[in-house]
Amino acid sequence: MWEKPTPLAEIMKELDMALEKDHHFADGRVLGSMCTNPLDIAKDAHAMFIESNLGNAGLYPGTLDLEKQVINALSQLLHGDEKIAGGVVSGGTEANITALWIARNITKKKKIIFPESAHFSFHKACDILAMEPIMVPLNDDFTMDLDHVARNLDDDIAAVVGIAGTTELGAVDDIAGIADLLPDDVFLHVDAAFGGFVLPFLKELGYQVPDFDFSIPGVSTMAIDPHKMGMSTVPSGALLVRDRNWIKTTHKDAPYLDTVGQLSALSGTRCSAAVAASFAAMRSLGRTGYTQIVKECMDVTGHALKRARKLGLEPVIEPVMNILCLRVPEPEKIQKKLDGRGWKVSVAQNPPSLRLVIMPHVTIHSIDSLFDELDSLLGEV
Ligand code: 0PR
Repeated sequence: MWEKPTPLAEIMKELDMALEKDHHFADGRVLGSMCTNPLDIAKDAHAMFIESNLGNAGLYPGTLDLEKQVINALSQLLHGDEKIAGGVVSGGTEANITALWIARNITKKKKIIFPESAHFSFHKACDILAMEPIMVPLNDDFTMDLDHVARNLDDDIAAVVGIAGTTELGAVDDIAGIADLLPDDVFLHVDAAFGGFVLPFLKELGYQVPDFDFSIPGVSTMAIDPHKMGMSTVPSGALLVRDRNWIKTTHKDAPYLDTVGQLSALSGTRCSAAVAASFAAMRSLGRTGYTQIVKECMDVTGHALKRARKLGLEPVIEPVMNILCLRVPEPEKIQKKLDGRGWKVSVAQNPPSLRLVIMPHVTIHSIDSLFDELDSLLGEV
């Protein structure tokens, strides 16, 4: 591949060919991803800050300043006060692992309670941190069963995790109810990697949205991802912590680096272009812009639900946010057939169903084409 230099035109051709093989959000046929086409201003910002690396923040005070502004804005969105601190990380996985790392270091305990609906990053966290997962079954509405949480609380619990927007269904756990159960020394981490950029705007639109954030005093840490519904570039997630002193518990000295004020993150070198991209997306859209995007996604989700019902298909739950899971016979077979026709949808496991994530690149037109396709497919399965 690289014994000798290759002419630039040839490289560009190779890159174009690779890109052509990929699926693209702009085609409107990807309904199995929680990411979307970032805003143009976010892409521009990403390119501008391509060499920036907050792993050595001393070299990049300008980027560090942008990170602080992003964290402050996210904290305000999630009803945090001035004591909240955090950092931009690579995504929900890193935010979740770091949150549990902090909880383990502070409590010196090793058990974590999380719902069966939790993202697989919590299993990674347990593996890496040598912690013991206690998985709690779900209620009929696919939220965490709090009686089970109460029954499993003992002196070895470091943290309980609640999900504000589950990966498969978009269900929101009863975060206030969990907080009520917990003694002060047990951490409550809320995974709002997806829901963090949806729920506050649903509230603006008049939807009934339960409290899920720092407005609940028991919430210790939160994950929220700008690279999902935040319209930013990959990789950008964020971890927010209730008390800035907690961050010190994961800090490791690197005296040879010119580093100040950095989140004691899991990553060393950090893709800080995504920090600039998140800043640009949030500045450009403002809360009103995100409210409009969420409204459009919910309108398209409502349209999809109507089309599904016309085919006699019912949702697993009435969509809480812009995720629609449909009970269909043999979802994997249907997924495969749709795949053969250029549609990328996913299959939820609990319960087995066809999962459509209605991101901003999914239009009414794409939903109509998908359901026309589904109509003809259902007869064949
Ligand atoms: N928490 C929740 C609630 C999530 O849904 C996810 C990811 C994470 C944490 C982890 O986030 P990162 O993947 O940013 O580390 N949810 C999606 C999933 O696993 C991520 C995804 C996005 C998958 C785009 C595929 C894809 O094309 O399904």
